[in-house]
Amino acid sequence: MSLSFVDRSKLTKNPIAKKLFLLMEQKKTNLCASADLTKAQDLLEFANNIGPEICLLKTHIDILEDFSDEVIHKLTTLSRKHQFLLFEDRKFADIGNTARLQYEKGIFKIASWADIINAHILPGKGIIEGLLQSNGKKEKGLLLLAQMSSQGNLITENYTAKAIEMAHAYEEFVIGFISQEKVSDHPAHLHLTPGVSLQAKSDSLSQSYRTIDDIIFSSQSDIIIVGRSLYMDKDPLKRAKMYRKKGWESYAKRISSNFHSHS
Ligand code: 5BU
Repeated sequence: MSLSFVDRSKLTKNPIAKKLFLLMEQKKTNLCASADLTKAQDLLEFANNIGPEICLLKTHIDILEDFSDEVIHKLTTLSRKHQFLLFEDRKFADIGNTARLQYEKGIFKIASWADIINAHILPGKGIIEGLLQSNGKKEKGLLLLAQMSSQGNLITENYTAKAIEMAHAYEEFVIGFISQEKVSDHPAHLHLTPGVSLQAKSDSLSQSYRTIDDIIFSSQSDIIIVGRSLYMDKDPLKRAKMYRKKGWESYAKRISSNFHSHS
């Protein structure tokens, strides 16, 4: 059964997931912008420009060539101004203790500002424990990598099933998955899908792209993650409005077709 975001906000035990479900409904957007820009000024301008259109801003903070604490201060200010959450796509992948240090320490201090982070489950449950025990923001949500968009990736069905098991075991911390389709039937679990483009089918480094309707309607994912199709466009705001509209229409179609099929 496919419930609305508002219905699902009542079923999660995690405050960040609840916030995200509600702000998606309020802003009517399930668009996550992937801001893979390497200059602070470009990142901040992009975030300010498209902020009203998105529910999440996804960063790779370690690709900035001119990182400073000021960037984080400005990003968090923008997130409040435009009402979006911050997702640092760090893809932790080490033993619990190291992942914890990478999350909490160093120059980026991710734990102090990111609402959402993600991790590979390859090391086992210790990585989740390490991230959970870290000091930093009290409200935080973890996404597990259950599937990837790149051609030839090594994730198997069994691996995906393990990710779902782990999400259930840590239901107060794990808010969902990075995946190519809905993989969990638990309505509290969010599904976020990268590899989205209305034009390109692939890039030269094995990224593969699918359309919004395929992802949100047919594959029943919740949130589209869009990078180059937005920030490389000559008019990112116009582009973001279009992706947002299409993403929301596919979600609305899914909810209403579900309603009709069950009524
Ligand atoms: P693109 O420019 O829309 O291709 O960027 C996609 C973003 O999503 C980029 O930041 C990747 O690191 C991220 N990503 C992905 O593309 N595929 C995956 O399976 C995962 C993350 Br997990």
